[in-house]
Amino acid sequence: MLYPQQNDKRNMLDLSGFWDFKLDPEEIGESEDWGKGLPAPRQIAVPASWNEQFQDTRDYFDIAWYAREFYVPQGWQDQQVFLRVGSANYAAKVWINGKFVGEHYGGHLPFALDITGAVAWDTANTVAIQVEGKLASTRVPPGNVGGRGGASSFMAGYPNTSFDFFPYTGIQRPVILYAIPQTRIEDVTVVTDIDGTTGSVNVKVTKRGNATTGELTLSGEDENYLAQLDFAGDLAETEITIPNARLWSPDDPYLYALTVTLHASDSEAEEAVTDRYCLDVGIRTIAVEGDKILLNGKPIFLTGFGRHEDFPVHGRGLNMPLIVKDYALLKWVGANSYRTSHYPYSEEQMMMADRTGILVIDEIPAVGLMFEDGEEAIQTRLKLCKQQMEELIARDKNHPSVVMWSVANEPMPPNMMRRFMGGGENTEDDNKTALGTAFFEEMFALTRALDPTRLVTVVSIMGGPVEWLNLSDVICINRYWGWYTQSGQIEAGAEFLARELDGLYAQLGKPIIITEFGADTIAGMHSDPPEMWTEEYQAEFLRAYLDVAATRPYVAGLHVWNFADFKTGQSTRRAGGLNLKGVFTRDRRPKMAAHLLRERWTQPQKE
Ligand code: BDP
Repeated sequence: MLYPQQNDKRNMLDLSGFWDFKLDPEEIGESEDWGKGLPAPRQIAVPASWNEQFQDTRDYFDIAWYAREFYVPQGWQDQQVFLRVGSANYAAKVWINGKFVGEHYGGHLPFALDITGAVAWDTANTVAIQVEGKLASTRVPPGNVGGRGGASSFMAGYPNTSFDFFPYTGIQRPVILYAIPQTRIEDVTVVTDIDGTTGSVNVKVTKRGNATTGELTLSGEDENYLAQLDFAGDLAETEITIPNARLWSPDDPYLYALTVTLHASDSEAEEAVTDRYCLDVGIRTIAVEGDKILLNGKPIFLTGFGRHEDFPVHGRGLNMPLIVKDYALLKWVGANSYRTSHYPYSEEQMMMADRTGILVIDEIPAVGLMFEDGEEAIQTRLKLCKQQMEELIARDKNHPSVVMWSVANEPMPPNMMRRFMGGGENTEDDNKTALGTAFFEEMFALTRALDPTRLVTVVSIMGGPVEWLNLSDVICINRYWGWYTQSGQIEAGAEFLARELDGLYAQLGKPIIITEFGADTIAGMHSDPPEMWTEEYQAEFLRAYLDVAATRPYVAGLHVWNFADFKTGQSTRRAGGLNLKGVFTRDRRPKMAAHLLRERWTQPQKE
């Protein structure tokens, strides 16, 4: 799943813009041939979620259709033509000129379809994409599961999800038309290592077609390193050694430029070049040793946030200026990392992380998983989680910024409240917990097999079973002592946190990141002494957690929940349909807490 690029051998056209759009609540589009074009459509922007572009689509999650015309340049005739959708949430089906060409399931990862046989070269083509966003308990993430605490509970929200963010729907990332050579580079996998001051870059290339040789050039620090690619079957592997390598890190996110060239014959001549692909390479290692996370062999303390892809009107749509703004704010506040809570973010976000030196915990959309509804439903979700992890690793494996995979956020143990309050034995619950343990053992095994070079974690809820946590390389916990419990009592919450952390470390002996902690805060509301929902309370709450962590060497990172206020469903807990735990408002103005974090995080951190 190489990101499309344009060079002398590859071409692409971005189909972003206004598209025809039509809701299909009766599900008649397929039988009435909407794949050829939409009757009486309205106009919609792509990419963007559909929910906030019109008044009647906010809570619409059923089928809707997108369509537009495009031409394929004549010069692409001897190449293979693909249509690539960056993200269509949740399920998508695609037609070209009325011919069905493929489908994809799962809302936050790209898919590409070979449409060479379906396009016309001498006339306009029509692409139609059907998107369906139904909330179902057998999807990942699950919807319509009764909400947090059950449908009849006062905690339940609308729309009804197992997670706390708005289920934005539609074509949320660009649709790209691209053409690549028949004999071509199919995939590139880069793994870097360090030995003293020497860096090594191991490159695996898979190709298609009858080429037998190729070449690599790695450029950086005014040097070019060359290596020959000799294919055995469709695979070639080689390693480049770089003396005095300039390592990638948040302080110096240095990227070497790797160019892979494929030759159609054994000749070295330029005419023999059939394909070329370029990739940024950051030379770095990531590991855990004792209670430390090591980047390039040195302890690193992670400062940062859980985030969301979220903005008014765009919804979850790719928003390039917002990416630029957010990374500038991350740097301003002294953050060196974030987690893609609670789904894979755009590829453009990953590129910006590489370029600006931000470490990423990369998460699949496995948020709000539960183990209450029987073996069949659990197996269905497991299959989907595996598919999403496979697709995510295929997409993000070459980003130096990505240092850890997260297999899930806050999977719900049975009878969470009972566990949470320290409740006693219960065999039925223990059996369900065991189902969860088996589920996560499979997820960890798969993730480690696909990528043995990065760390793997599962992010745990308050009261989450220790046997799930213990599978992780780094213990990641979300905690709200002093907010959802010990409400109004920051000190009591912090004392509870301190005791819990010491206990967890004594039991597990691994580094701990608090991947969420925070307090809802209405910007502009103040009180002294601090009261819940005020800026003072948020600042003092965060300060208390920072202080507890500062005296505990095994705490390896702090991710505040959340970077910015974000849209949720409607509920009694979410004023204005927003989660207000951002240290920036939804339009990116700093609350008091942002200044506190900047003061603390722009000082040297403990290691
Ligand atoms: C955590 C969830 C996160 C929520 C947060 C909250 O992981 O998605 O938004 O709580 O309640 O449990 O603010």
